[in-house]
Amino acid sequence: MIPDTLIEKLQNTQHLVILTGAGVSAESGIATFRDTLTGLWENYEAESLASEFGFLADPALVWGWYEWRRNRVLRAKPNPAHHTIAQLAKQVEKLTLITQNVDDLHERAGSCDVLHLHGSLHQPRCLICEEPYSFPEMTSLENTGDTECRIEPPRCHLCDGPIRPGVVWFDEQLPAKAWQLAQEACKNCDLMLVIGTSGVVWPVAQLPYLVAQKDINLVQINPDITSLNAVAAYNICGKAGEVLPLLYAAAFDKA
Ligand code: BV8
Ligand code: ZN
Repeated sequence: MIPDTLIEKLQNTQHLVILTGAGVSAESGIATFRDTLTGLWENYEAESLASEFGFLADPALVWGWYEWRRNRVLRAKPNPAHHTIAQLAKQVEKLTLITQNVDDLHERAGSCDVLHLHGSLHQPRCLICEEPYSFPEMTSLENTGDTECRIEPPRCHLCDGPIRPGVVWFDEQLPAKAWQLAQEACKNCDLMLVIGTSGVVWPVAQLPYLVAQKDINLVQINPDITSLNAVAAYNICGKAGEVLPLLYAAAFDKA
């Protein structure tokens, strides 16, 4: 399943970039972004919930959706994919971890300096003055069971503005510093693993192409076909939580 040439490249990489999407958290029980919009949220479009416009139109629905998602993240645990990525950082010269995910499972598995290009569920802030908001211990999480939940967003203690999730919504700019570091890493790396993303959201979706067009080795790990299959040097069809431990063992476990 894993070519020897790839194992060798991993053993000799000087700068490894890893880009993850929702697929890396799937085996932790966190619905992928596409799957999130099924079940009780199936009547909504991503852009109507994950946008400032959607929040302004119905703050309680959007805040409730994010609390529903945060509740699941708090109950979830990092899976072997997250743990293996954290271990890889100790084996290679330099690793830049870039994620589109808004959960903290990479950090909880031990990864540091994670570049969250789409923000985080865990860093809400005031919509008006941007004052950071700290979740009280037991917040409104109790009532985010498996029914659609509308929860009024808390208010800012400075200006009484509504608290919004700390994520990057559609039509919002990516965090400038993280985006700059991510692009630089892709331009300077010698190997890139793209794990668990459908690669449809821009501008993050362009990062693997930055690498491929420089003839640097691009590796995709995904059970499904994506547009990256056409440009990746290696397409490993499988689940991140199963493939990554095999790749790590083949490259770094001393026989
Ligand atoms: C911006 C945070 C500009 C919020 C997210 C038309 C064409 C091109 C672009 C656009 C367009 N119209 C609009 C745009 C721009 C837009 C965009 O790209 N839209 C798309 C839908 C076409 N982008 C933006 O708006 C961005 N901002 O462009 O600003 C600008 C310019 C000037 C001035 C102001 C602004 C901001 C985009 C950020 C949106 N926020 N997340 C939240 O989470 O609620 S995006 C969200 O969806 C995720 O963060 C993620 O990035 C994205 C896609 O999700 P994936 O992670 O890929 O997950 P998905 O479910 O899609 O796929 C999962 C994959 O895992 C699958 O392939 C599956 O096979 C695989 N998988 C499943 N199980 C496993 C697995 N893999 C491995 N192992 C497993 N076990
Ligand atoms: Zn405020």
